[in-house]
Amino acid sequence: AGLEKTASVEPASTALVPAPVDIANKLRYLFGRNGDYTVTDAYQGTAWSVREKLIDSFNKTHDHWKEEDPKFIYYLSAEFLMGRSLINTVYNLGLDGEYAEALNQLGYEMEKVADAERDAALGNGGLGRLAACFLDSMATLDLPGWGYGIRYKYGMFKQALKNGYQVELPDIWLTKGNPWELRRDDVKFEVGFGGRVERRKQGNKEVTMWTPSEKVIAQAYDNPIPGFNTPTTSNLRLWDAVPLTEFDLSAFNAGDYDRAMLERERAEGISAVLYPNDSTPEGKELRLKQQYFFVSASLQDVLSRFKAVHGNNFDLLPEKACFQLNDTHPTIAVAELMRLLLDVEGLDWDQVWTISTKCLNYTNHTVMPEALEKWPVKVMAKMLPRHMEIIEVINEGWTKWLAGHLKDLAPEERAKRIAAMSIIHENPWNKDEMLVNMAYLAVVGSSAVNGVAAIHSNIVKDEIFNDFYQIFPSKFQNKTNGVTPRRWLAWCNPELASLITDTLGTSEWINDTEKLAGLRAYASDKAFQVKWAAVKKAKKAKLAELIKKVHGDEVNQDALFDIQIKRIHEYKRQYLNVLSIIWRYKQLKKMSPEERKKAVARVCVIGGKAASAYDMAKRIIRLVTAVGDVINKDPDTKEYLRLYFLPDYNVSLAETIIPAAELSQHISTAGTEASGTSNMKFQMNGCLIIGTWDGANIEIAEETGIDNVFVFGVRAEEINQLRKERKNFKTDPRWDELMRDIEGGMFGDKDYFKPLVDSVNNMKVGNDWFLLANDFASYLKAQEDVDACYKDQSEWLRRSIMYTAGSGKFSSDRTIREYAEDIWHVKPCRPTV
Ligand code: Z57
Repeated sequence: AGLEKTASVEPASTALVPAPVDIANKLRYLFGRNGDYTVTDAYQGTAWSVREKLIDSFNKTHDHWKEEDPKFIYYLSAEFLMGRSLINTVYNLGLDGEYAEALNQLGYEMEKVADAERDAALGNGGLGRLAACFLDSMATLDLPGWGYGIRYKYGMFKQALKNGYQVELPDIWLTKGNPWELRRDDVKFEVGFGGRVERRKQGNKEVTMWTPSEKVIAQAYDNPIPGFNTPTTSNLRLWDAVPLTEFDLSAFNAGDYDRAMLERERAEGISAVLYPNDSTPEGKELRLKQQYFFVSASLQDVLSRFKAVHGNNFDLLPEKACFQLNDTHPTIAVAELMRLLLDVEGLDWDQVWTISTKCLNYTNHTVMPEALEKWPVKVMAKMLPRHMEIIEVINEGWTKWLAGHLKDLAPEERAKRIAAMSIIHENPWNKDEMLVNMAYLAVVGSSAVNGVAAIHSNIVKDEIFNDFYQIFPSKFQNKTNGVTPRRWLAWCNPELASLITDTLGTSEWINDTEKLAGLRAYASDKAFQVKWAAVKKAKKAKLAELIKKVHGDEVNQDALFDIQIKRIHEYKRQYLNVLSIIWRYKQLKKMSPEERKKAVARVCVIGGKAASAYDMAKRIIRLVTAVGDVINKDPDTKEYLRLYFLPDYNVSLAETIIPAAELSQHISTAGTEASGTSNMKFQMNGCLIIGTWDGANIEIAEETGIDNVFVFGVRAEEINQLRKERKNFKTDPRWDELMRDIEGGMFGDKDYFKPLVDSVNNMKVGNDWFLLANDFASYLKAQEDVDACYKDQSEWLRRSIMYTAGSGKFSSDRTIREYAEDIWHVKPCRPTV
């Protein structure tokens, strides 16, 4: 008894229980609550109730996919910046009405309840949020596809301000449980590190054996991803690192309690914390460990499912599975897929190389050389000795092939080209160290390489990987980023969404954003403009409420709401924004009260986190808060100008800020922002853009009408030359004045701001690397154009409508369709209802 198979019993779906009863049941049986619910209770009861509907949909989808056995896309990413799930889940599943009503019966409002959820912040910024938007679109388009990543115990740190300086607090997001995940106790894989590699004769075959010195278990957690307006619910599988044996009993018998506990800590450390750097890699060993950990578990998982259906017919693998490498972080997959097929499955090199390169594709997200990952050979050889060997063999084959391919070049030139394309090369800053260039490994080891906006993909082809492009031109593609119109328009701005739906006479635009173009016909319609303005006003009131809560200040809600929210980075030039705000302040100060009344009032908001070790970024935050402290208190000007730093910028804060924005700033040095994605979210919400000719700004301007966008600054093609000529650049007298102001202590903290002034103000080569001084004058001019336009509210509203109308291209549905067709060759597979 107990060993026989249990009789099969079909469970009754809780979909049959009315939502209010189900919520009360969850609260009683999961939380021991009987009435007197708090808002947090209401959230928990609702979330655990909705979870079951989500799992029903998830199961149906996966039963169907199992039966159909379609080709799958696996999106490998070290980051998934999911944000909150409740609102997205009920809306995507079409349960919003039912649950809003249920909550009303319990005496709660959906919006307030939703606010009790903590963000899942398993990402830094654009790269991680892009991965989250892609999952939404893959599910919505019924594409068989999963995300794979790490279940960090601590996500992106919480940012607080202390006396105007950033302080970092841990993001302890799992303490109250997570209703959106499902632990799969039957899905675990061993992942090894270190140790040695041996060769043995097995019959007449030589086999390679890697004996790791350290092992951990990767434990799977599934996070169902509901599509919108479809029965499809796909999956994000995240791995948690746990020790090999829950408690190593022999260690306890030997009285070695400390060692066993340390072992646990070492294992758990692998998935403990997200590295808080956006677009600058952290060269720490633990980071490489994290990368290999999730890549190895994911590949083992896919291969085990493949084998269960197709046995050892691995030549079929490229027809059943493909992997997208989200930046270089998962690039160790090139060597791991080789190792699994060579050493574990016993195939031979040439066959494995063909399979592996067919299955893998790589997306590049940055062109800044310091942001391209390179691991010291020494580090990799110690942690992943077998992988280092495999990479060496790949590189030998590659350079040999290159020698043949370039045989017509003069020997010297040929050697130079080969050295420049070698996956393993010297560290240019330290001749004693050899590095593995992960981007080169990804380019050589994949079928397709793509950039994330048109200009970026051109830089990828013409500059950073030009040598490779010349050899494999057809490998290189562009896939302009997109964002999900569900979260970033329909669900975060329901007021605008209903106005759009009423106007177009259909809500089909939520799945087919090209339909938004229908709004162009209303752009100059005065009656429509009035309605459009009313929505913006309501959203501004909400943001004003938030500013009041955080800073205690009332702001003028008729002022122009001017927003810059993104990670703090020198290349994104928040500093340039602050300089123009100081300039505006000084101009206002000089005006008579009568003159001031004619000025356009602005409420400026800046938000974003600085990587904890990024000193200059932290100084920029302090400059923002210090300038705000002076401006916001000045009785002469405070009616006309405010500057607030909103701390802890994250996905849910973005959902409040973006719908309220009237002007948003995307002012990176041309050629440095690969794409940007918040620019698309602002555009969808009818927010005008002031920006440089960079990243996706260019395509946004094309779609919106270039005359509707405030474009300024030098172009990407001029940058190299301008950097060389830095010494001869003559700064604007207004710039010199501002430098003296900051240096002279106008905003206090003189010493702390000195390095900021010095970083842009010494006219020598290498200084002001991001060319703030060069763009300063044209930026001020563009800001004057903004003011002039805002004074003509009808023209401003016309443009605002044109932005939303022109945003159709920037749905991640479009992006994902392009990936599916041009790279993945994956087709929709929709479960029947
Ligand atoms: C990151 O958020 C991005 C690139 C990186 O290499 C890393 Br690491 C993190 C961003 C780019 O900076 C954005 O321009 C881009 O829109 C985003 O990735 C998504 O492609």
